[in-house]
Amino acid sequence: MIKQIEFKPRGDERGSLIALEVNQEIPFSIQRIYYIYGTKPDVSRGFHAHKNLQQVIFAASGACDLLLDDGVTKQTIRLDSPEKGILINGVVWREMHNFTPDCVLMVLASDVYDESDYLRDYDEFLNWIK
Ligand code: T46
Repeated sequence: MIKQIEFKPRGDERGSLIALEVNQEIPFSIQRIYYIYGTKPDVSRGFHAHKNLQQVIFAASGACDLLLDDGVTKQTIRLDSPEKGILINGVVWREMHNFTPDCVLMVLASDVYDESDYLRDYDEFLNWIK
């Protein structure tokens, strides 16, 4: 499942603040947070799916394109706002392209890092979802 989540900014005259809480904006228990930044121009990342991991992804700063492919349908979502998150819950191939130099891509994950949860070969991904 792929779902767009709108985060509610709690702004005042000083600026904005967004709070993300488990069982509110985030539908799983967060076990890990990582962020991707300083991506070089014309570099793409990702090119894998996860067997079990759930993630919420958003651009805290800057922008990038997130390509999501469930094996049937491909969609590209421009992540360009700290108020817009994408929930990925299921075996979905993902690629990230067209990073702006200031992009900070935040990822909230339902589990700790486990390389055996990755499907890094596209044919293996297609076989897995069959
Ligand atoms: C994803 C997309 C959105 C760790 O040691 N711990 C970690 O928690 C992570 C995420 C990565 N690593 C190591 C593994 C590699 O040696 O950091 C290196 C770069 O990871 P990777 O090439 O997988 O990075 P991306 O940007 O291609 O993909 C990442 C996540 O791995 C992935 O889960 O969904 O961001």
